[in-house]
Amino acid sequence: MTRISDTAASPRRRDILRAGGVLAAGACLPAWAQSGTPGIAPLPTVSGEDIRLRIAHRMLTIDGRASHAVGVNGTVPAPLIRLREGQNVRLHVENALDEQSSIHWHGLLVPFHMDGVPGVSFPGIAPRSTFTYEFPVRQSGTYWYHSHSGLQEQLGLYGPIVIDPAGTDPIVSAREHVIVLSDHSPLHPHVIFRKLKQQGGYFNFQKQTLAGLLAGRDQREAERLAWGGMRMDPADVADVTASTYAYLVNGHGPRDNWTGLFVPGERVRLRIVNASAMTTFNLRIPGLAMTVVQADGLPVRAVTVDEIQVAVAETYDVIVEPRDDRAYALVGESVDRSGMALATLAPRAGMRAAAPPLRPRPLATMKDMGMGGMAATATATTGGHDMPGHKMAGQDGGGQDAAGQDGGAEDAAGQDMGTMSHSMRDFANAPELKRTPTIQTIAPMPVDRTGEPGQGLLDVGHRVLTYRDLVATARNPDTRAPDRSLRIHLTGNMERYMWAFDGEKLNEVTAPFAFLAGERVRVTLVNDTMMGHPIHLHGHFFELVTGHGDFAPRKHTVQVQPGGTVTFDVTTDAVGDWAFHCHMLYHMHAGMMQVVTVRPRDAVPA
Ligand SMILES: [Cu+2]
Repeated sequence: MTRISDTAASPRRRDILRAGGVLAAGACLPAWAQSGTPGIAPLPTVSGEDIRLRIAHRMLTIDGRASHAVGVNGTVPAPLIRLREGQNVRLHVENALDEQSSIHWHGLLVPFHMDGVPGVSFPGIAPRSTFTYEFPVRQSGTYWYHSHSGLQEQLGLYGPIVIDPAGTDPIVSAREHVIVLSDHSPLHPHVIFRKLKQQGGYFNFQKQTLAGLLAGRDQREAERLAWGGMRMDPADVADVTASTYAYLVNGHGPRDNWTGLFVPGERVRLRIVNASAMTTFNLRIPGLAMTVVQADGLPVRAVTVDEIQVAVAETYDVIVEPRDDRAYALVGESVDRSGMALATLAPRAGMRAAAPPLRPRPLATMKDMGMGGMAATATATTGGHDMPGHKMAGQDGGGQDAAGQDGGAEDAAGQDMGTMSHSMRDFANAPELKRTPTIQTIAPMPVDRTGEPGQGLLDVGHRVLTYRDLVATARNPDTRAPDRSLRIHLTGNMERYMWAFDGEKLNEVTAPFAFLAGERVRVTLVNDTMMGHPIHLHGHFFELVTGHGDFAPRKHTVQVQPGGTVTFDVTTDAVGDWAFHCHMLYHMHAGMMQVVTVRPRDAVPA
């Protein structure tokens, strides 16, 4: 809870600020996001066949502090757009800014010229003008929308979309709450980006210290030297942290105490959207299990867990059944554990549960460096001596104490790290890559990590969702085997804050990823960096290859864990030009984006 106690105003002053904040916030938030919203019943949303949205500057008050934002129809987050499967919708979007704007409908299957990506699918919405999007609504579920222009999304231009099924909803609940998680900074996003460019670790205030070394915390000396020699920092888990961010639930900071009401014993559906620019959230409700019923808008077989790592741009619908007449804390802890989004589920407004303390920050492990395959091969190639070193960081990984705690591993660690420093940029491990400055490291032995719960969650002592837990409820629409396969590297250079696919930033790319309509392609994403990247393909769902055959979970965004791989199959059935990018906003802005073209088969010149 450092974030909250950091603002050490006197109690009286804080109360005044808080009262003012609640008033100001109440005035500018959509009803569904207001504190104490009773659920969907009185939900004033925008809906129907003709919807008007107006993008404009405004002020946003979080925990009593005002800062500049860009909102829609006067609110941050933007209004909930509620649609019904099978309807048509026209969305008239007025851009009242003095710069270009845009709205992309994240996860919606729309004709490509309605997808809203400036320079890819349309020219953008010029300043002081209106663009009308029009498309049939072909799906149901929980989605969201956001600006795809510059860094506007970080300023507040994001909102949820809920699409009700054409028939009865197979997911039964007594009420629901939309939970939009986001991050907001008083710094202008261009300032944040400039600071990251100057120093990749600018916002990281959780580096290892000499005091920590002397106290026996974190990594041991040999390891620290080895990582330092590679100019890599194992505490570098998030680029932008609570040192500048407030983490929000429906536009409210932790002290605002956004509250979703319930009647004890009810089945409550939470539609969780991670609309943040840069923050991976570890979401939990202490004392309450969450049954996941939808991922990225599509139904999955019910799976009950205690925590979910929600990557940027993912959505999850969960059912909770609070039975006690008490408040529960809804906790969205940032992956680096520098801060948390906090809200309340309660039977009455004005209640609040004790928030758990922030857990110790995770340190990156050898697996996060793409050495996940080492432990298995070490036995064969080097015998037993190196094994403790590999096991130490590679398999116990995740906990902040994992590296360096394994007794007797000292010299093994020194040796491993020594050889590792030579092999972390070995192009023999990825001969298909061009040698560019945007490749600082290459994962030597990356492994599929979709069966793992996500960075820092390996040993939290309760059930954590993994991608392999997700199974589609309906047979996949296309169950053909792939015709061809593609291996794409996620690459970066932390020191210069450059990010790219295959070492090429968007502005250096000479040709798009080209597909023909109806191709079935197997794509493997290889994360050569020490950061998780939520990769989003526009216009399509893809099937994660996680061992569930024709019932593979279908997603629009997939988190590729540090040093890990993810494989998916995709049917390129949507003709047009589609953005394909990391959804970390500053990664995309720094070049981690490309274009996918899907051409009709008869239109391709010989
Ligand atoms: Cu990224």
